Amino acid sequence: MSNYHIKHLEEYYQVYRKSVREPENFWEEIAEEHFIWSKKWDKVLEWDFSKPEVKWFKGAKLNITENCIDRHLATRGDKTAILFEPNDPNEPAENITYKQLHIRVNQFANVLKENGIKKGDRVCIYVPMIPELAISVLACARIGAIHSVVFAGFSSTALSTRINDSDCKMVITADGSFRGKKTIDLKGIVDEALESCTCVENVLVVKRINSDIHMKEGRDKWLQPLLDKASTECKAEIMDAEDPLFILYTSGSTGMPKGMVHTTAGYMVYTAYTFKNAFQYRENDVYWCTADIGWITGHSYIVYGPLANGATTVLFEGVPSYPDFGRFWDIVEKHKINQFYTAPTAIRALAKQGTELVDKYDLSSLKVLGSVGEPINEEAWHWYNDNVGKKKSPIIDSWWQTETGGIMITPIPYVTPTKPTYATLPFIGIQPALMDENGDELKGNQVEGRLCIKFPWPSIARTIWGNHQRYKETYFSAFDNMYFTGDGALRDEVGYYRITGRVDDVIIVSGHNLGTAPIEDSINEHPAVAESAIVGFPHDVKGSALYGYVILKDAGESRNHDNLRKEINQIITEHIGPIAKLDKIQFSDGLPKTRSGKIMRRILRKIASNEMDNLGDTSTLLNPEVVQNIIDNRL
Ligand code: 6R9
Repeated sequence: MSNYHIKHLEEYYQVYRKSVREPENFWEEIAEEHFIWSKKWDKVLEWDFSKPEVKWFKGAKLNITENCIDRHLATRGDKTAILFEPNDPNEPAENITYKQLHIRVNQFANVLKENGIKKGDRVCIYVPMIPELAISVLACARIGAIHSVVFAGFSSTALSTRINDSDCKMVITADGSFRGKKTIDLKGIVDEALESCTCVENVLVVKRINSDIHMKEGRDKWLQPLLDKASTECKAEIMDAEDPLFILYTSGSTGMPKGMVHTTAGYMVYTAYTFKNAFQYRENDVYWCTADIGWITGHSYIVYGPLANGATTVLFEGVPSYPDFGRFWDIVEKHKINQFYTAPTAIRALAKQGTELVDKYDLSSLKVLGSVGEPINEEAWHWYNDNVGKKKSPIIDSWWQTETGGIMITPIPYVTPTKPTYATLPFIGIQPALMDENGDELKGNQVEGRLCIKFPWPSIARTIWGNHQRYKETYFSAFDNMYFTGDGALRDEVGYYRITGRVDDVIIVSGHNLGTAPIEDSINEHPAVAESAIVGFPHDVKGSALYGYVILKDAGESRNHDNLRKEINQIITEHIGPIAKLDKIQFSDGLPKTRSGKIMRRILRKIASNEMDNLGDTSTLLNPEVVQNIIDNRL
């Protein structure tokens, strides 16, 4: 029996029941049948959420790149593994076959070794969406180095924080990147970041934009000449099932970004299995996920999941608006895309352009549309369904997180009937629970609460790099014996889930998770600023945008407020990146606080969202008088 491809709803329920009644047997069968192992496991699962500790396929040995590349060589050697579509539509696309990918990963892996990288070392990858990004990820995995990809839109401060946190020995980067009409000086950002990193010994630089950059003697090396000399054979390092595969940082509601650690076997099994089913991927389909590999979506559903299935995965360097807002549809037509996976913020931006551009292209190859990153609003859902899918391609609104490694709640296309704004049913093996504020599970349907997961799944992040205590506190302390997601959700009358949004201080702007604390910390560094508070408010393209309430040290500050606003956004850009810039900045005399001194963001959020008639009880505040003042000066 093969549970690998689910074909109808009855089968979903059957397989789902098996996966929760006998999770170990279920995942063992999947692992046995669909992957290659150097040694099989001694035990399928060992877990204890109170520690917390989770181990899947304990004792097994494998290398994920043998599963993603080598084993396809005999049957799919000349098939395109990675289809690279450059920023400039006039530059030819590049088809990298499985055979070529094998060679390029091996050469890259040998270059890493020659430059001192060994199993277990951390390598920071700060590379734009070009083939070398996927190849460097796989090259690390080939030799057992732990990759830490940092999105190449992050600032030098964000980069150095991440390099230092995981003590990376090497940085892989490019001279620069193309983004629409613009170029970005990546190497300059790396140079700046490395001024405050002593752990980095070598920097490998990919040539992409041919800019004139500074190469530091003894530290920086051009990649290509090293690759040209490298052997095309590199034996895969044999890894333990629970050896770390990568670290990926995600924002928390407070403090430092969290370096989520994913391990090898469980992550591989789960991303491969979800890829196959959540996208109903069939041999010879062409699959495109528009995310950046700098985010978890790119790790799991551009690189590992598709390649583990021997799929063709598109890697797009550019932006949806260049050379015009028809670019996505142009690519769908050009490469006859079958599965298309994008974010609600992109859909909203494209919907704003009307239907002329989307109607211009032949989108008839599309079979499945995906959405991820934030709740998809009803209007965007219908626009996507009507104009892109022509009401024929099911939309999979897939809910998951950096921490979960793979898709957790999603319709299975052509299997689960979809419902706008609903992520619908738990994926195979996933046991969600909705909890009330007292820590009791809400049973039955038509309930709303905090979304938790009761039982481990193979790709759950195992820890936060260097801070297991924080991992425990963040995810396993809110509710006993449960993984707490940080999201709220409701379950409708048929058991479908709808994610209602974050219940903590994380704000999702254009699909990027932003913690309020790091932004407030940056603003507070401005010499004129005493204190600040950030909240999200609804935005028709970004989903949420940021509204900042800023208290100046000198209330009578005579300087021009518009200049101050620019300076504040400049600081945020330098510390975090342009994605965290504030749309609105209101200067105020005070912030509403609880008696214990906590800022009442709930009230600020309502004011920013223009819901003033619904502020709730403000009488318990330390300083209720500030509220009216803030309302009067609302932007
Ligand atoms: C994969 C990814 C995770 C947070 C998550 C939730 C939000 C993601 C969603 C969704 C509603 C969906 N989120 N998918 N909310 N519907 N389909 O995005 O990971 O960047 O870690 O973000 O994104 O709030 O908790 P990550």
